[in-house]
Amino acid sequence: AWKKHSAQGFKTKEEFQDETVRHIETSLARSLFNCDELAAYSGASLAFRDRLIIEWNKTQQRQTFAGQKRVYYFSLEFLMGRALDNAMLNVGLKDVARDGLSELGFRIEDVISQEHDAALGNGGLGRLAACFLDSMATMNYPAWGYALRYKYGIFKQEIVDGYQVEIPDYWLDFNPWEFPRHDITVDIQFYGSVNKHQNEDGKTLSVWEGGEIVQAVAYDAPIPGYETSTTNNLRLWSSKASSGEFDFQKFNAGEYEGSVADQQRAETISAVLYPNDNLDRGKELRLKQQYFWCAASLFDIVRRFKKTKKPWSAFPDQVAIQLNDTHPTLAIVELQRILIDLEGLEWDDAWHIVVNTFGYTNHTVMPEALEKWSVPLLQHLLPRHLLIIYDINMKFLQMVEKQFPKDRDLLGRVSIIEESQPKMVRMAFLATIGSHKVNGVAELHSDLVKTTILKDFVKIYGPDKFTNVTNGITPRRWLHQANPRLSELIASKVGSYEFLKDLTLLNKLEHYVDDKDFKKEWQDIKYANKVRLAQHIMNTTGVKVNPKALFDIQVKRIHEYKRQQLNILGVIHRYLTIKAMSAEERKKLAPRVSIFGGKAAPGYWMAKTIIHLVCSVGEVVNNDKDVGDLLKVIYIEDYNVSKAEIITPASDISEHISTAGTEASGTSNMKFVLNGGLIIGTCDGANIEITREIGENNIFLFGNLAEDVEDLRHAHTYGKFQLDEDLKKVFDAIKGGLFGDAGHFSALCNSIVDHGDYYLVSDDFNSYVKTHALVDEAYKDQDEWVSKCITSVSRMGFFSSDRCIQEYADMIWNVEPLPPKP
Ligand code: DL6
Repeated sequence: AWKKHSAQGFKTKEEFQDETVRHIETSLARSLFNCDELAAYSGASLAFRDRLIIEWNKTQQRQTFAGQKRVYYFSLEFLMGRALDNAMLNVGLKDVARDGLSELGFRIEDVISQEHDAALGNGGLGRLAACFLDSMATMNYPAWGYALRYKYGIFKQEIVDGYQVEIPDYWLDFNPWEFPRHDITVDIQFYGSVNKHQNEDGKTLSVWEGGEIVQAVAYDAPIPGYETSTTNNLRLWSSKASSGEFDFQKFNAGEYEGSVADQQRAETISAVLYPNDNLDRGKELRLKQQYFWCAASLFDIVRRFKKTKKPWSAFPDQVAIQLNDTHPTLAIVELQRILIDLEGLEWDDAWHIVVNTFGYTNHTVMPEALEKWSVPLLQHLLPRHLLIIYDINMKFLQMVEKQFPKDRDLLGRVSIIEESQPKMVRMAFLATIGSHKVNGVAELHSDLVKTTILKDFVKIYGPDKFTNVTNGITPRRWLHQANPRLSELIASKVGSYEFLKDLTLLNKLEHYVDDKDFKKEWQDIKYANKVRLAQHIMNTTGVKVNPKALFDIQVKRIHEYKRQQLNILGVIHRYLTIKAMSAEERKKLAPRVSIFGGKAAPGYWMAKTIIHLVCSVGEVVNNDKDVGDLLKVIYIEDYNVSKAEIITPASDISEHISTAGTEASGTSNMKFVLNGGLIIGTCDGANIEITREIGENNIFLFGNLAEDVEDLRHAHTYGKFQLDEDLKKVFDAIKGGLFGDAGHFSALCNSIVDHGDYYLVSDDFNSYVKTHALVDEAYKDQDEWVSKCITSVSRMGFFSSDRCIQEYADMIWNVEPLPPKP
């Protein structure tokens, strides 16, 4: 009986039902008679969670005893999405759960959709971190993620009268996937001052005193690998007042508000995720978040290391810390502080350990996204850290001066401190100096890192410190989970589901490019996925779209550099063209549904204007009976991970059309191609490597190249800007009020016409429209289109996040996997 009810787990439908019902009746105190879908979700999650816990504990024990090096992935964002479906698939019991739930009267899809997305991220950077966790566990690497336990994740987006409205995302109502560790806490210091003291040996020490203390409390979430019992850990820190209580003295004295103020101030630190994507805002609370998280995580890692009783010099052989962008750069300074101030190491010994511990991944070269913190703010919040930053900088500049004695300008250019008003700390420089490897996330991007923002550092350190790891995606979530029928069809052809662990096996599909039955099944699956999305669109927007039309999708954060404005201006051009067509001409045109989705940062007015333009165009086009099914324009509200799982498999063509040189990699491009959709894109980010892998006949590329962008911008500035003729007609339509009050869109239009067209919308417009005409033509030949899709999927093996993790492990972390004993 113990075995049956133990967390050893279930293997059969009956055992799963027993466990689920037991949880519904005991953990939830609900009777089966009033069990709704939410209760079924909760019961099923707790049943699966029990299974994971046992493996999780075993994995942690195994990793501790093995005593080998671990990876710690520091990311301020982990965009995890839902956990139950992922857990069911990874432990291989989804079918058991489906049957079990069905007998209890539930459809598994309805149960899964009860779960709130864990949306602790803005976009690509956070989702990449989530894919990496999945790959590290699947490949049995001893690895932990460290982040913040935001009470509010990325806001929920509602579209009200064509405008974005932000709603707070409180996601912790019932979260069976996290475990509070009230016994694992760290006191984190802020403010105060640095004073000199002498120790017994007469050595002068800098001591950080005073200020305030906030407590970090650990919350853990299990990360199951696919088809392995390895279950890694994601540790999230929550902030709390150090006493944990409100002030009774103040309360008794009638100061009701003051009595809870400390507590509230402390809790604010982990309250909310900053909703900016590729934009640095420099807010004090954000800096507090960064230090709070880095300091708690490092304390934890150092505590674990000390238990091994190894000498400090062994630290980098035990610990690899990867910095996901510059957000965790303070960890470099904090480790140096721990080693010199608290552990008494000499500066150079400590610095050697620090540099060999850290690796830094850069995710952007756009100036507005590069983090800088003001010196006065750092001085106020983290006075000891600022002094250490000055020392790091001084020693670095001395080294540079020795190497390049005659180059005074170089010192100013590479200094961590920017001599502005106020002075600023350049975090990308600090991260570069404090790490042994720096990588970009796609080939073009890594080249740009080396030739633009970190050019001088390549000269100083030599090229070997700088490398590339092209991003990838986990095929478990982005094929098997999102598109189970396609995954099954592929497995039937390549012989097994092994491709989910070795994505290069997809190449076997190429044999079937001309197989009629296979192609028919492929098309049927795509059609079914489009029907599912059409249903979602109907349910959420009330607009009926024809699943036989070409689905053209752009879903990602709204940003001028990603150029949703180019897309919607192209859609308007299409609309005007259709309106001017004869009935005969219209018959030849493939019907289209242009689908947009994505959130705009709440303070990013231009991005919000783009959303408003898309919605306004949709309002006109979708109600134009004369156009009918030939064109529909849809805005899907609240784009998130679980929506992406419905949207991605339904695409015929998706848009990855950033101004060349601005999108570091992009990862949705990979997801769309892996799901059998073609892409239209610029020569930017990972589009370039996708083209190389799948062949240029299978992708629609257009637009100017990164190497031309600077000259074009220069030409615009010096009056050589000429607005594209077709684009002018589009602007005339907008200005004429075709889509409502033209005043709403004037800033958007002016940014292109009058203000330099920084993102080169006009320069690329003609080539974009022509390339869409090629897409229309190509789509008419369905047989050839499907061949292109199959060929592309068969060549996508390179873009698995497993390949990325292998590269990080070999080139940067120097870690070995630790598989469970068979
Ligand atoms: O590397 C993940 C992802 C890339 O795919 C996107 O191209 C890039 O825009 C994004 N970068 C950021 C930078 N944010 N900051 N800071 O999100 O990274």
